[in-house]
Amino acid sequence: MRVLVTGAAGSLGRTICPGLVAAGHDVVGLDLVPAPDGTTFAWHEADCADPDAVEAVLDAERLDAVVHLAGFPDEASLPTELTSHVVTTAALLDAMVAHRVPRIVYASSNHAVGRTPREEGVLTEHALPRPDTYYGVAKVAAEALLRLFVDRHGLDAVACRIGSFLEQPATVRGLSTWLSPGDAVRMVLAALTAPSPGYAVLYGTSANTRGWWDLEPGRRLGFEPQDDAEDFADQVEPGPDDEAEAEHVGGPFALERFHRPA
Ligand code: 15L
Repeated sequence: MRVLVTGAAGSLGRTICPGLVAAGHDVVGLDLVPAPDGTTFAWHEADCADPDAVEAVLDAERLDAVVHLAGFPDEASLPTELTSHVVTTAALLDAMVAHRVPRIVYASSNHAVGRTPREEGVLTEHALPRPDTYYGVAKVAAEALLRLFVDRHGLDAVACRIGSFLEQPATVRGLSTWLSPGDAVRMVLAALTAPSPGYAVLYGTSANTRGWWDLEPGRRLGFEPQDDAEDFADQVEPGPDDEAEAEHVGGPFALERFHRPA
């Protein structure tokens, strides 16, 4: 497949792009910044929030799918979040319809359901939207856009609600939320190649012994995580916020220090 990866220079992009290349896919990178030295695949420098720029990229490339990883990975004002996650997704979806690109894999987030109390147990893909921040609100809205385009235009769209993508878990919460680099690649490969998923949601975490999310929706699409944060448990120091972060699945984002004016 020839796959456009947005946010190709970001932390996820720097793992996903080589993973897709290693699996035999043809990658086209897209980012605000130039291609890092040594990049061996095609690259476009453009802002995904600019519909004309996105249209020009899709006009220049013959693509089979888009993997949309670009976006500010933290809390900010509501307009910033909506631009970063919703406007970018809409620009890509419009251009995909115009150029008949049939599939999008989207880096959504656990924060779309982050305000769900932990006491409610393991979350399935049917968990109602329950954002913990404006970041989470924007991820919910971006997922809604995917759903709209699947229903209107028959695209395939897989929303991957990613936990904590890191080399290794760094906090007690991370022992539940970790997504390893290897599993991140496996997740995107499955979401790209699952036969006719329509609109689907999966939880992007490793097979963590202390996991908080149902891995079955991912398994149904062929995502079989191999790693377990528990292997690092003896390297994780307890922190002062552990108890507070365990109250909601969004952890720190659900705490009062993340409250801010819209
Ligand atoms: C995310 O979605 C964020 O992009 C990242 O900064 C972390 O907060 C991560 O979730 C997490 O929940 O650990």
